[in-house]
Amino acid sequence: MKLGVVGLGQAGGKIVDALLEYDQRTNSHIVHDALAVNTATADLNALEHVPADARVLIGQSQVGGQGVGGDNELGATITTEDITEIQHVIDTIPVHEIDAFLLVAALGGGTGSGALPVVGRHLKQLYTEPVYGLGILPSTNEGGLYSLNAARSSQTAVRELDNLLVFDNDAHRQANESLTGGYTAINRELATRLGVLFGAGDIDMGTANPESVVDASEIINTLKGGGVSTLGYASQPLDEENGAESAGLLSRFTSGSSPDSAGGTNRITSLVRRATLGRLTLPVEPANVSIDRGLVIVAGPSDSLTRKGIERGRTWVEEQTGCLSIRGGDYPLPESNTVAVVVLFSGISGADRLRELRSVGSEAQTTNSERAGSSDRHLESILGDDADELDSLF
Ligand SMILES: Nc1nc2c(ncn2[C@@H]2O[C@H](COP(=O)(O)OP(=O)(O)OP(=O)(O)O)[C@@H](O)[C@H]2O)c(=O)[nH]1
Ligand SMILES: [Mg+2]
Repeated sequence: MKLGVVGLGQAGGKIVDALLEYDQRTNSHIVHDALAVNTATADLNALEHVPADARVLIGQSQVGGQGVGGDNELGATITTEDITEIQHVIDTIPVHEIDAFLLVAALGGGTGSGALPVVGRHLKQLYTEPVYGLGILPSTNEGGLYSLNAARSSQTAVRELDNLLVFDNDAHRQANESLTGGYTAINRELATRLGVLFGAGDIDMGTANPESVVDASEIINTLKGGGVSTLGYASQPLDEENGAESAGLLSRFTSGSSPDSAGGTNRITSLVRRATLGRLTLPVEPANVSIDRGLVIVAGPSDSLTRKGIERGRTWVEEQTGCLSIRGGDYPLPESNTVAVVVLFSGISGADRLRELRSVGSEAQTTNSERAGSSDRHLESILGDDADELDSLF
């Protein structure tokens, strides 16, 4: 499906940049238009793929291009005041050609965290297209303010947006790797997951079996109903599995890689298991949380996509999660020599990571009460300040 993508703050901009890089490298065309919004000039200048005229500096008169230093209430105020500057760039997007907006922001910082619910609410008032968020959770060692920001911003984003996909930096950091050094790899990994998910709804039906192919409406229906979502991913190169490339070719003529071969089916079911039980963007144990809806996408060259494999994988996910609304389908990629599986779980409640974030956040809120007490009522209503409401969401 085609997306209008908006990066908010530093992390948001960098992840949109990574998505554009993925789009160009793989020829996916999922990003129809992209813009980046920030209060920091240097961060906007550092982007490589977002077009220069689609970079919007806001809050110049308040913070002089220096960022808001983690103050997400200031981030929200500035975004509200400068919303017309953002809208000027959005006005250049032919919105009827996109299937959805995707707003990307770190929930722990100031600009992106404050801007996410404000821009989300604004777009929902103007357009009928769904508005999704991708929210990055701070690492636990980044401190109480970031957790408080993330707890409040995620709560408000869930309320304002059609769905909030969550990505936890902590869960994706490699052991012994500093978070900063790992951002490029993390952002690339995230771009691949999003690329397979949203790319699935955008294939040329002329080359595929339309019955089994995932289309944009299945992705939209899985995300519909709101709440928090997580994405799992697993892949396997086809020739690695067969040893030498020639053996792979040979096996096509002998024991089968015909579409319904046992090998192809087993490969898919094993990838579905790895994607579901491995590192999800928001780490949860699917058997221990409540999931409203799900989608299993199997991507790869057509002769590797067995109906039986996809159906078995889908049924296994239903059994594993106890959720009976799991959709499944394929995403034919004729040029690819990899089979990849993406699982999307939506409307999750009971995620430990979000509960833990909320409790760190409310502790920080208590020690930070002067700041909370001085915030104006309008912002409080945008960002949310009610610990009970947080409980009920997560
Ligand atoms: N995944 C990922 N996370 C990032 C990246 N850059 C920063 N972060 C995380 O984002 C959070 C900080 O948010 P930023 O986006 O830097 O903040 P901002 O929205 O620019 O807000 P201010 O700097 O306060 O104006 C921290 O939790 C970082 O760990 C990135 O490239 N990728
Ligand atoms: Mg910044």
